[in-house]
Order: sequence, then C-alpha cells, then structure tokens
Amino acid sequence: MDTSSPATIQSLDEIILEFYAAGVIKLGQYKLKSGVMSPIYIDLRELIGFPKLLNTAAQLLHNVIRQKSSSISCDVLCGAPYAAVPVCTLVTVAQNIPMVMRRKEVKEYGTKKAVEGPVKDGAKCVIIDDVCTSGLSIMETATDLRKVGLVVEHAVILLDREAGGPFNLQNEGITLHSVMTLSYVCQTLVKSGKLDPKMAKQIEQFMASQAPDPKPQKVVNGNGLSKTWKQQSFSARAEHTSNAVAKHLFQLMDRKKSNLIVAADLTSTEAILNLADAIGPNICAFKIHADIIDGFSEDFVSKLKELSQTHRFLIFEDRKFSDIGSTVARQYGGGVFQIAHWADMVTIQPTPGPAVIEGLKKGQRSGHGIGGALIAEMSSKGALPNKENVAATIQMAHDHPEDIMGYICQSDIDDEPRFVRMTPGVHISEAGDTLGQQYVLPETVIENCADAVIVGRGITEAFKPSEAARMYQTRAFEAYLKRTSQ
Ligand code: 5BU
Repeated sequence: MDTSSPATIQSLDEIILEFYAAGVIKLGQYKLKSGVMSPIYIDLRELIGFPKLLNTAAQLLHNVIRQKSSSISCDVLCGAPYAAVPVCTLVTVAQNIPMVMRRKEVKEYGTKKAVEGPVKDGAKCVIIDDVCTSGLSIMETATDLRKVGLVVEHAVILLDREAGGPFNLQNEGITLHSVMTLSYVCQTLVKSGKLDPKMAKQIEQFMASQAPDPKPQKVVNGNGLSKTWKQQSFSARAEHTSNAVAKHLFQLMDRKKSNLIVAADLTSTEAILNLADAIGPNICAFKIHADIIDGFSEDFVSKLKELSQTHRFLIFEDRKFSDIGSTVARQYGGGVFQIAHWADMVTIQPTPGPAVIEGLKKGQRSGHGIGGALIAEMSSKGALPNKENVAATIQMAHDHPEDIMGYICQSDIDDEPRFVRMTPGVHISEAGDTLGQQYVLPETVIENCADAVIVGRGITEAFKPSEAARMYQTRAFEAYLKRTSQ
C-alpha cells in the first residue's frame, strides 16, 4: 500500500471518505463471489456515476505504476472485466499506454476473440482491477491474456481485502500492488466517526477468519525463558520464518484451525476433485502423487487450483525429488506433470545433497520459492535414517531457509521454530498396513514432533470421508492447542 508521505496519507483518507459518501464503500451484509457474507462491501462499479471520483481512482492507480516503473514494465494494460474497464481506460490515457479488453463471454460469431485490442506476442501486460479478495478473478483474466501470448507479471488494484490474494497471485507469477488495504479503509472510517468501533471489530474478526493476519507474539514463558518451538503458536512462528510458503502455512493453520494435510492417494481425477471439495474446509494442504492419477491433465490442475482458492488450502505434490540438479530441474519445471506450475509444496529427498535444491530452484516457475519439504525420516518399517543423515538434512534446511519450508519427520529432530514439521503414518487405528506403513495416533505425533499430520487412508477409506476429516482436524488441532498451552 502506498502511504509513503504524509500528504499521500492525508489525501488517501479524504478520498476514502469521498468513496464512502458516494456509496462506493458500503457497510451492511453482502455476499461475496466466494459465497461468504461480508460486513463491508466495496463496489467500484458505482464510480462510473461520479466522474471526478472515477478520475481520482485512475490517478491513484496511475501513481502506483509510475512510482514502481523500475519494477513494473508495461507495454499494454488490461482492465479486468467489467468493473475495472472504465477506470483502466482513464489510466490508458494518462499513461499513454495502449489497452486490451478481455471478454468474459466469447462471441459465437465474428472473430470469436477472448481478448480484443493490440495483442503482441511477448508484450508485458499489467492487469488493472478494483478489488482483490483471493485473487481468483485476476487469475482468470491473466489466464486468458497468457493464452494469447501476453506476459502477465503484475496487477495493480485499488483495494486489497487481505484475504490471501497477494500470496495466491505470487504463486502464479503475478505481483500484486494495491493502493489501499481493507484495514486501512476501516481505520479511516473509524477515525472520522463513520464507522462504529464495535462494527470495526466485527469487520476485523471477519477478516481474521478469512485471511492470514500475522500478529507478532512474544515468545517467552511467564518466567521469562524462551519458549521451545513446540510451545510457540503457529502465528508466532510465522513471524520467525522468511520462507513465504512456511509463513503462509503457519498463518493458514492458525486461521483455519486446521493442521490436517490429507494424502489424496486416489487414482481418478473426479474422485480427487470431489474429495478436495468435500474436505477442503477442514484441511490446510492437499497432498497428491501426480504420477498415480489416471488422466492427469491441465484441466484437472486448473480445477484443483480453483478449489484450493475457494477452500484456502495449499497443493502439495509428494514427488520425493531425488536426483542430480539438472534432472530435477526438468522433472520439476517441465515434463508431463509441469509440477512447478501448480504445486505450492513438494517433498525432497536429501540424499543427493544441496544440488537437489539448486536444481529445483532452476526449474522454479512460481514467485514464492519451491516450498520444499525435506524428508528427514520416513514412516515405513525399516526406513534407513541414521544420525549423520538426519544431521546433514537439518544442515541443508538451515542453509536454504528461503527454499525449505519444513521437514517430513517422525521424531523431534530440530530446535529451530521457523520450519513446519509434517508427519505421515497417522491413523486412529495403529495397526499399520501389509506393505510396511506404520501408524501412530494424531495426538501422539503432535505431542512428539509434528505441527501437521498427514492422513491418507484414515480419511479416503472412511465410510464418510468428510466426517473423518472433521474428526482428524479436531483431534490434531486440539493436540496442538494442548501442546502450546504447556
Ligand atoms: P496413508 O494412507 O495415511 O498411509 O498415506 C500416507 C501418505 O503419506 C502416502 O501418500 C505416502 O506416500 C506418504 N508418505 C508416507 O506415508 N510416509 C513417508 O515417510 C512419506 C510419505 Br515421506
């Protein structure tokens, strides 16, 4: 958000109040695109009734592009349909940069183009939009623009609703720049007496339930001693990590009250998507093995990504990368599965040494790093860790904090709070299977070593998977709350 000078803050406050007076910012109960009810609604379509305000909005957007001209290169603009088209037209004129238009409905006749205007292959296109919630609408526009050969790396918006949009878009290679945030709008309305502080609290709670909101916490006990990683809350640990994926996952687990990762080891795309939709609200991440899925396709990936944004979970590919750098760069960034394009997190075997991480970085396609989960200890009977290997794995993680988001482990291997510990081999029946899998109860692994439990057949083979997911979610999260209260 651009609040760099007092003059800017002053004028931004005044503009917010003008938007409010014009009914562009509304308070009440409104249904968002996601279906969620929101106590505040920003409808920039109203701006076309107020030419002066429309022009002000265009200037604010124009200022962001101008001030960030060293990082935002722009050959052409596109206003996301349809609310942002009028304001984008004004920015086009102010910047003297051409504009393209995306059609939401492609015509059945004529040119049948989804994108109209001066489309040049490889030209850099900046998306202009009014509001961003999860980033889904901007992504839809970017997908169409990319299909016709435009390069989309930046989006400039008026208001960030702080519901994970910047992270989700970064994941797609798009950096989001916003003029203002929803919290800033609320603060301004409270300061000016337009918004009752009680209502502001309600909005704040609503936002907290929707989005990651890192609130720094002191990490000391009552006696002043430092808390161990196990005693610290996920939100406090989010503050200790510079890894974008770990930070997001810690915040997500905290907000969603879920430290459950499901292992969706199903082979039909339809069954996987149905499962993701049914248990999406109960999980923080959805783990798959792309290579066991029949009919794996781009369409499947885009549906899974859509579900991940609707239900707010990360997509985790359990690829267990384990080769020399140049091979994993190709396995990750290309090939049949194009993993780097859609996976937020991937598992990595440490055996090749740091070269495996360098290779993954080379194959990287998203803006937030590889989200690597280093496998320190496996759950299967007779797995071969030894003390030196585990120590070397921890060293690799410590040497690559930007790329390694956490560990797959079965015991308490490290004191460092910044990494997310994830443990597979979890089931409410500890019987194990006939092929070497060993199971432990969710409470036991959370108490011993895990932040998140990875549960596969305990959910997928349950009579009612959604009820089983709820049960694992509750048991694992309560165990985490108990651990942090000690
Ligand atoms: P289960 O159905 O809960 O046993 O599934 C466990 C999942 O976790 C499955 O996808 C395994 O491939 C994955 N897994 C594991 O079980 N143990 C390990 O050490 C690692 C991954 Br690494």
